[in-house]
Amino acid sequence: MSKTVFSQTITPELRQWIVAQAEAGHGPEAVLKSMLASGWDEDVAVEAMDATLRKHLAQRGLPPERILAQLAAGQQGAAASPVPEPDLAGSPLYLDAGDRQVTVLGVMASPRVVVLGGLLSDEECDALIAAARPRMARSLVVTTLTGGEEVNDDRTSNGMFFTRGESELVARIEARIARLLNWPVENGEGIQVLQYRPGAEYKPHYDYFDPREPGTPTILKRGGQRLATVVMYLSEPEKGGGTTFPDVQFEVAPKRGNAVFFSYARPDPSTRTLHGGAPVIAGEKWIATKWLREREFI
Ligand code: PD2
Ligand code: ZN
Repeated sequence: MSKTVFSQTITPELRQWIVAQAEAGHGPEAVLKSMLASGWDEDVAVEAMDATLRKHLAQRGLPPERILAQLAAGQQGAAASPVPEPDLAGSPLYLDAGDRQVTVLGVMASPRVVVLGGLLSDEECDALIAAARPRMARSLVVTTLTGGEEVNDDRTSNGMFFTRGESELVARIEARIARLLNWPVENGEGIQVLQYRPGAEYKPHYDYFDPREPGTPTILKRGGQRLATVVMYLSEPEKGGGTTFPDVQFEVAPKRGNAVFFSYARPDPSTRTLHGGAPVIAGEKWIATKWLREREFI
């Protein structure tokens, strides 16, 4: 929420934002702090939160004593979302992705990261690049300030989006990811392709939408939060261009056909999913990114 001057009335947008915070796992104290930081009067903020969350929880059919308990407990534990996840029971070396066997190359618990080998064939990588190349433009980043998109110096790559299922190739890859991660194909955003030339990078960021930003409720109307990311490497730079996780000093090498999957059950830094694309030093790096949402992304 911005610090600009605004009238202190409880609008439907404010109620929606409060509910989104609660559902994203933020307790009343965190939500209140965020509202105060944005310039809300404390009495108005407390009243808005109390009334909104009571009504919301009642609509979910909770008895009054549970509502009070949830309000008191801050809902922290309750609101962690189920997330996409491969079936790693029994520590398999290979996973069945329907039309392809995918190799498990590495697994980390926190952040939740799984490195996957051979998610795509070389032919699929080349075909994605060929289909994307004529449609490349300087990358836009979704801005949670307004809910719109803008050019951003943190991402110096070129990019484009496929729409979901727009070609047989795209649909095949989407079905593979859905099967591998046990997550409905309908909950996926369209695949994004990015091209990094030497010097290009993607500075460390979170892929979820920051619940404290004023544009986030607008973004969340379409499919809810992002819960997981799959970055697929389509071409190998000769040097540089790894995907980094600075909180745990971990880097995934951008090997063609391989992918890194990571998930975030809460839109919160405690997930340790801060990640970036290291500068490409030599050669070109192409990736395809799939973001998975809570609900159907239309
Ligand atoms: O290119 C990457 O390695 C990278 C790094 C961070 C891609 C993304 N984020 C992304 O597409 O979100
Ligand atoms: Zn990212």
